[in-house]
Order: sequence, then C-alpha cells, then structure tokens
Amino acid sequence: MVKFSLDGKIALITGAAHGIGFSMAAALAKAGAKIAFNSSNEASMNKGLEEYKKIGINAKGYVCDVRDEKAVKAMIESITNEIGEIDILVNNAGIIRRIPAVDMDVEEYRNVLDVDLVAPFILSKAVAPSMIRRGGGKIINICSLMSELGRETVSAYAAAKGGLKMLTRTLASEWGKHNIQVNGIGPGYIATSQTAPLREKQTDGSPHPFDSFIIAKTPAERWGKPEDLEGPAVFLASDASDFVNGHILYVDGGILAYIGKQP
Ligand code: NAP
Ligand code: GCO
Repeated sequence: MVKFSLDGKIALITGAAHGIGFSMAAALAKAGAKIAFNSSNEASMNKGLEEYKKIGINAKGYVCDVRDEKAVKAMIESITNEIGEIDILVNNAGIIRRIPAVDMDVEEYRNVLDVDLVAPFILSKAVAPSMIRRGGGKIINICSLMSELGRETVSAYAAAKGGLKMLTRTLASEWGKHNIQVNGIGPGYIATSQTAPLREKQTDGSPHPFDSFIIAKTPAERWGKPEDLEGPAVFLASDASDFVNGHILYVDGGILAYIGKQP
C-alpha cells in the first residue's frame, strides 16, 4: 500500500547493528528506504554490516558515539554526502544500568541520561534544519514501558525514558508546523542482549524468576521479539502516520494495560 511505502526515503537508525534497531532498520529497508546506521565501535558496526548483507540489505554503517555532538554532526554530513539528506531518524541507541540508586555513582547515572535522553536531542537537533528546509520528516524515539512505569535498580534508565517521552511531545509541538512528525515507540520486554541477564536460566535449568514474572505480567504471555517492532516502525516512518504527532506507541503485549496474573 502506497501509504506505507518508504521508496526514495533515507533513514538513519542509531545503534542498529543488532537488536531492536536492526529489526526496525531491516523493516524500513524492505519498505523501500535506504538505510544508514551507527555503532559505538568498528567491530560492532562491521558485524552489523555483515548481518545486513546476509538479508540482502545494502546498509551503510558509521562509527559514532551518539553522546558526542561534533561526531554526530560529522556523521550526518557524511550520510548527506554519501547517500543523501535524512528523511527518517530513529533514535534507537540506548543503554541501561541496573544498580540500586543508593549504590549508583552520579557519573553512571549521568552517562545513562547522556545516551538515552541527551543523544536523541543531539540527533534530532542535527537533522531538523534539513527536514524543515525540505518540508517535513519523521523522527521516532525509542522510549520504553519504563517511560510510564518504574521498578527497582533502573532509576537512570526510567528517568531517561520518561524524559524521552516528554522530549518527543515537545519536539512534536515545535516542529509540527514544519510537517515533521515526532513520535515514540515504547517497547515492553523484548528478548535482546539488553534483557538477556533477565532471562538467563537458573543453574538448575529453571526459568529466571524475572522471566516468569514478566510472563505473568504480560497478557500475550511471552517476551516480545525485535521483529514485533517492525510494523510499528514502518507505520511511524511512513505517510500513513502523517497526522500522528507526539504519540508514544507502546508495543508491549499489553503489559501496561494489565494488573498481572493472580499468583
Ligand atoms: P541493544 O541490543 O543493547 O542495542 C542498543 C544499541 O545501542 C547497541 O547496538 C549499541 O551499539 C548502541 N549504543 C549504545 N551506546 C551507544 C553510544 N554511546 N553511541 C552509539 N551507539 C550506542 O539493546 P536493544 O534491546 O536492541 O535496545 C534498543 C533500544 O530499545 C534502546 O533504546 C533500549 O533502551 C530500547 N528498549 C529496549 C527494550 C528491551 O526489552 N530490549 C525495551 C524497551 C526499550 P553498539 O553495541 O553497536 O556499539
Ligand atoms: C529492566 C528491563 C527493561 C527493558 C525495557 C522495558 O531491567 O526492567 O531492561 O528496562 O529493557 O526498557 O520496556
């Protein structure tokens, strides 16, 4: 369907060498977009390039620390010169540190916010002038169900993702008149390297307690897969969402709607 076509579009997905970013980038490519992605290091970027090649996607990879505004501006200039001006930005790069607040160094806390909240501002601010000049664009911020709920040990992450929800709404407010739609995707619990520690089997082979906890809290009774984010990403990157702005689309199997299974 034409509304969902990304033919002729150029998309930058940050942190998309693997995980959720990789799946969303692959989906945008299958819908017609040219893909640029970045990693924080060469090894991961090269591994990502190999994975894209394996599925027939001619992605272009860059090494760029999203916390570094100078490096981000240089990467965007390279993408513009080598591929073209960015139509779709997916702020996907993110980290988490699971440490009780009393034990968390302020520097550790600040670093999580730098990657998960400041970097999306840096990237969005860097691509917006071109989008404004050209009459529009799409920005998708990868939030989290932790943009709405907290839990122990993830103070920095939840604060960042909560802030990212409001950054999404604020940029949507500022740039809507320029036909730039700024939205978020809020994944629930997705099986990636980020959540691997929460799913590791116990020494006796039994499920990790957190694994069982999430299954009981999720109406779909399963962890999400990176592939579950493909359709939402194409929707928010395409003309099909031209009147959707400042919205956080939760892709969580219903966890935010559910009090949880009675033990
Ligand atoms: P992941 O596999 O760890 O991917 C995160 C990516 O971020 C990595 O590829 C990493 O790149 C990149 N990254 C981290 N710091 C960076 C930096 N300073 N500069 C450049 N790139 C950097 O995790 P994921 O689960 O796919 O998460 C992707 C996004 O979804 C994150 O924003 C995460 O918070 C969010 N999310 C995840 C879940 C979940 O359950 N998995 C749920 C909700 C939201 P390299 O390693 O290639 O350098
Ligand atoms: C955790 C998890 C979550 C998920 C995700 C939930 O420690 O609770 O890592 O933070 O990664 O963000 O949507």
